[in-house]
Amino acid sequence: RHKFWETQPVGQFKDLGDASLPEGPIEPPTPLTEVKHEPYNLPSPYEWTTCDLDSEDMCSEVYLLLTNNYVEDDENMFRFNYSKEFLRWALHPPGYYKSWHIGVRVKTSKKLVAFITGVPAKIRARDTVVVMAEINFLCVHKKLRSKRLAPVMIKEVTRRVHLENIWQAAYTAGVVLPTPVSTCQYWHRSLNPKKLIDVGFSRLGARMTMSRTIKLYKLPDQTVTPGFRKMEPHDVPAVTRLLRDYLKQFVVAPDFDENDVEHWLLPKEGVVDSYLVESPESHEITDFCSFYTLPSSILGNQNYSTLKAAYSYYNVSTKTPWIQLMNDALIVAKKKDFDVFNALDVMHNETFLKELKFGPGDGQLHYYLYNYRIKHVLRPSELGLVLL
Ligand code: MYA
Ligand code: JJ1
Repeated sequence: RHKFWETQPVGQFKDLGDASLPEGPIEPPTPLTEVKHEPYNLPSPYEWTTCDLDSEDMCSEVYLLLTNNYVEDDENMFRFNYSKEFLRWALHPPGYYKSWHIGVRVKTSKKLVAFITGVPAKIRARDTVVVMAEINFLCVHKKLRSKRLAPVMIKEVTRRVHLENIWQAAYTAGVVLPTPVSTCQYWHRSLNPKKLIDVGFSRLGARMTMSRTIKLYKLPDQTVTPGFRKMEPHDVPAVTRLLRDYLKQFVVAPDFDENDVEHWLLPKEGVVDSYLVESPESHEITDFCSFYTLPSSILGNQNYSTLKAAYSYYNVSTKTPWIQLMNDALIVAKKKDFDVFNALDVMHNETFLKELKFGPGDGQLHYYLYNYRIKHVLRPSELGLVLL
């Protein structure tokens, strides 16, 4: 059934019930001298290229490949439209390797036709912190699908990760592969219900009119929590402490240090937004919320071309109730003109989704680890990790 994945060190379907298999690496590291020093062979029309996202031209090529060929919903109505600024941010975290930003070109025309990336991350599984690669942006041009290019690209990124003496990876996908660590549900909170209905992202509910629907999703103009404000550079140490303490409770979660928090969570216009609650009395940082900007192209609509979506990222509540904290996040997202606020049912998100009028989407997101076994399938609420 999975001619490629059956050959890889990942949990296999046949082993799902087997409690005798230990947690941890599935195979040991091989000596670095035994890692292939030459790239894998591509079919002869194609060649490897390393993509330098700092180059405006290369960043545009990657942007256009993804804009036209990346992930769509099951009815092909929407396609993720990551911005160039977002791609630069996602691919340049502390300690990134340029060699892990891999493209495939047509030799004759030099056209970029496929892409895959890795970035390094420290991820904790139960009580073990493991240096891993986070693999993302796997994309093959629509005209070159089903030619088994993806397995070659995955083997090549694996080889380049191994060359840095890293032997594990984390990734997510909308498709079921051997075998998910957890399967999460997407939830959606309408901010601009009229547009969402007009473009087919959502439907008018039974016994609902447009004006009742607009009223249902109305939000205040101003946030309500005293001390709620945008995160600033001087907040990095306090936010790192708050987040590290929060993420401890999950079975799989990133192990963020201050450099990671500065990169991943300091607000970046049009890319990532972060807010916190500073106690007006003690000036303590007690709560935090964040979301990233990922628009989708609307395929074939006369009136609209882009859906502005905010995606829930990392959130922590210690003093402000979850519902109040995340309602303030919705208020600022609405003010910034997002059409919809999306979230997965990871971490404590279930405690606010229904109450804040999120509804389940038609998409799921499966989480995977490469060369690391977790003994049981995790509940989404046991996951403390959000990939972009
Ligand atoms: S998830 C986002 C993936 N991208 C898209 O969905 C964009 C639109 N689709 C495409 O561009 C293509 O359909 C892709 C497949 C490129 C996805 N993850 O070349 P093929 C397996 C892993 O003939 P194509 C993301 O970016 C499939 O089961 N494997 O197929 C995370 C089959 O294998 P098997 C996938 O459709 C990526 C084989 O590929 C995926 O032309 C994590 C068929 O190849 C998928 N999303 O191209 C990658 N989709 O026969 C793994 C299909 O065995 C990283 N396949 O079933 C692993 C860790 C590596 C680092 C390790 C370091 C230590
Ligand atoms: O966005 C998604 N679904 C939307 C649109 C559905 C359009 C028809 N297929 C959806 N809308 C309903 C919203 C409604 C609002 C009011 C309350 C009730 C709900 O369900 C889905 C997620 O649900 N997105 C996708 O399918 C995109 C792909 C998801 C897999 C992502 C793979 C990620 C790659 C990893 O790096």
